[in-house]
Amino acid sequence: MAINEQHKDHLNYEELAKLQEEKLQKAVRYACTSSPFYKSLFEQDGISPENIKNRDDFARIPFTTKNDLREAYPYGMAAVPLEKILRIHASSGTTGKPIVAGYTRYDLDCWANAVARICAMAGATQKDIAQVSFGYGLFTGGFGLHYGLERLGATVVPFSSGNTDRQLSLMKDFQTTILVSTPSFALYMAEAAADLGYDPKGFNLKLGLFGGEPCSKAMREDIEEKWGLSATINYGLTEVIGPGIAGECPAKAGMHILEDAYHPEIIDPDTGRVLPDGSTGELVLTPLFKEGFPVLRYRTCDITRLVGEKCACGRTIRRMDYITGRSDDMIIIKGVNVFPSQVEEVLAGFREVSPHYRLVLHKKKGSIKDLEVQVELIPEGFTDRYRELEALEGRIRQSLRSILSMGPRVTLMEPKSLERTTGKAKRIVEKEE
Ligand code: DLL
Repeated sequence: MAINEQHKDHLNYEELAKLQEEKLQKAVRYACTSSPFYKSLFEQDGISPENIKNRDDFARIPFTTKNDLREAYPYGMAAVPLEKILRIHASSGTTGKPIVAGYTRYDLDCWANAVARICAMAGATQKDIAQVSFGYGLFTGGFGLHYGLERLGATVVPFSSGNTDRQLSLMKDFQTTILVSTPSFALYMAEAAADLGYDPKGFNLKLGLFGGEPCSKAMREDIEEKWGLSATINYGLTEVIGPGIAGECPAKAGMHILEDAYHPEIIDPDTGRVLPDGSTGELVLTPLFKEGFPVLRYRTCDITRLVGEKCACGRTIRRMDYITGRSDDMIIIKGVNVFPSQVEEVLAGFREVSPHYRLVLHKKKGSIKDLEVQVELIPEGFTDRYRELEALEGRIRQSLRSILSMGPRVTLMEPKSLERTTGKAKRIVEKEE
């Protein structure tokens, strides 16, 4: 089936605003009449859907948070009888109950279209052979990209994650042109390929569709350099639909949000106030088509900004900047706020270390006492000259201090000594002393 919605990438401002307002009103009416959760929320707050006519009225609707969805476990967010739900996905998170998302036939159809648009935007075509190396399961990455790529007409190899040796040999034999995975898995696979004696550039890979976790500039360059492909990044989250919310075009200057399908807002994470265009804050998303488990004004916790300027590719839908952190993964150490992305940026400035790092939070009775940054040396940077290593640790610590206003402990690790994951990289570990 062809994707019939690509023209919506190019709607002019008035057309898009009109379409969005109509869809917003419809989404609000639908949630209020079909979802017991929103019905009671609106009643409590004395809001009537008839009074929500434009985007300003819309901003009066209370936010929905991860906690709301957790409390609704498992089916409290459903707006249709369960027999209309065809598929369930869930995101585990690190604590508490999982968050459940249920999809009707209509949701699955819209979702496949949205992912197809994101893939096409990045440069995927019917001629491509795409290896999906995201986990197939409750995680939305595998199935989401699978059906989107099929909708686009590409040939899909549903490999799932793990089993790297086999993954690589099939990738070679099948002449795979697109690798679909988290950026950290793409990097890990390149390392594994080299270890097995392959030249990663000798594969037929041309394009990477990477997402599900942050990808720094240094990491992207590393992946591109190792595989000899063009790496693109896309963004999404289970609570809103999964992947298929925003993605890069070949200009790679932020990720275009499918604005006809999702309404984005940026808020101040502390006050909840909607911020003016271009400000950095927490992304709030409202999907405009959802039938099964609708959500309104979902607080993603992801920190970014909306880019209003016209993109070189000619698309009119706005872009969101790359995620710089999550409002809920800010670490507070001795009164100082630290985001893992800040550490990553500093580390990227040192050519002696690799993109593999982790933050170890040393805790005593539950509170953080100390931060240790463990980072791997690149094989060429590895030396047994203690003085040199000590001096390098000192320089990294100094740079971190100037950015973070606190100097964490820095430990240089041997190449390939930090654990690799086949899905999202685990950057933060806690150690109770
Ligand atoms: O990770 C959906 C997805 C799958 C997106 C595959 C793209 C590709 P969750 O497991 O619910 O869903 O995790 C969502 O992951 O709130 C972000 O914090 C983070 N995330 C996802 N994509 C990006 C990205 C999927 N491109 C959470 N850059 C989100 C930075 C990302 N963070």
